[in-house]
Amino acid sequence: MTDNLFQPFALNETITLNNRILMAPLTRCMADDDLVPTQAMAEYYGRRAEAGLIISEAVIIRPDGQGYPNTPGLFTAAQVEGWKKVTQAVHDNGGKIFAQLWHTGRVAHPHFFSEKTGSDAVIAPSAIAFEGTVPRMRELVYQKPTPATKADIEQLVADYAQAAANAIIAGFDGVEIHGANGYLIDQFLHYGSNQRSDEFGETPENMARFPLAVVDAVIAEIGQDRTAIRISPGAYVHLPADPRDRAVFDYLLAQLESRNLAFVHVGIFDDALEFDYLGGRVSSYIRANYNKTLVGVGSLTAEMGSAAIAENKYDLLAIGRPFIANPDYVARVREGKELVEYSEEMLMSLV
Ligand code: FNR
Ligand code: 8K6
Repeated sequence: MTDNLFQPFALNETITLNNRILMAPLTRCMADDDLVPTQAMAEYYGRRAEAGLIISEAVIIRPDGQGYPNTPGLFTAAQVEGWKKVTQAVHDNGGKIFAQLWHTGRVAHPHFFSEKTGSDAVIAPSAIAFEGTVPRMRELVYQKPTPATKADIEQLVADYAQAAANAIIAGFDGVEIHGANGYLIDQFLHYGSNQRSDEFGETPENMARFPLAVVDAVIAEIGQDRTAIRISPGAYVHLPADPRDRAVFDYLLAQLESRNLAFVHVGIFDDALEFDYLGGRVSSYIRANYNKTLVGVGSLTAEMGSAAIAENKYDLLAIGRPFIANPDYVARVREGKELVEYSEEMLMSLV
């Protein structure tokens, strides 16, 4: 029984979702070489419009935020035009779509942007390199980042706000700030990547300062009803976990609650993972420390999500990989049809 997934859900007075199933953000690396969304992308998203809300694949806010090939942007007129085709296709089919706003911070690589920016500088909270190589481009090693100056931070905040404004011009129903998975915003929130001693480091209040400045600037631009955030209190990718991070997220969640956002979305691949310093699963930790709309995710089936919603563990269910394998995921669940199993080869094409 998954009936509760098919109840409408009001995020606020501005946005009501047709059902409680969200399509999770899924990077596909299929934009054109100017990082403009294509017609094939419009069709791909249009096919999934039965989701209560689609969160787009992560969209870079400016050139030096790029860490993977052909990830779309929202900083040129051509990119805004490209996204209009996507949002139109989703709206024509009765759906809603938020743009996920992304800067990869120290996981960016100049290979992707130095010709555009004229600089090799990779920007992050502190000069601590991410150890590893770029996926699918194994010859590229991540470099030691340049700590962001105060002026850099102000510019980044302005660029997130501009990207949010561009998202609305492109027809998106709102934005999800990508504060998860070890990228720029998350790098400020964890001690393993933030070793600053100024007002952006050392204490929970300071470490949350840049993330909250981004949230506030986006709200000022497009309104709290259209603003959401994804966060990863449990570091599991691109970052080492540190028990001190708990206090940072305790502080951040209280602050986010006072902003009346559209929702907070868990950033995790498997919600069964437990973190000692969070006292268990990430979704349970957020639920205990944040009293507004929460989106659960992470290796979940519709049945698991439906049961968790019935038990008040979260309010909405996001589905990632099964949505790649099943464009008609929502109809299949509603009709009790079998799902096609996801496999990594499916990432090679947009179906
Ligand atoms: C992801 N995920 C992800 N997360 C995010 O916040 N922004 C993104 O752009 C992406 N891109 C992405 C690409 C691919 C190929 C995968 C598999 C995953 C994470 C995703 O949103 C989700 O949290 C996880 O996939 C777990 O959910 P499922 O797939 O188990 O339902
Ligand atoms: C060039 C290929 C890019 C592919 C998409 C990348 C999407 C980013 C999502 C993060 C992927 C990290 C996977 C980590 C899995 C951790 C499981 C515990």
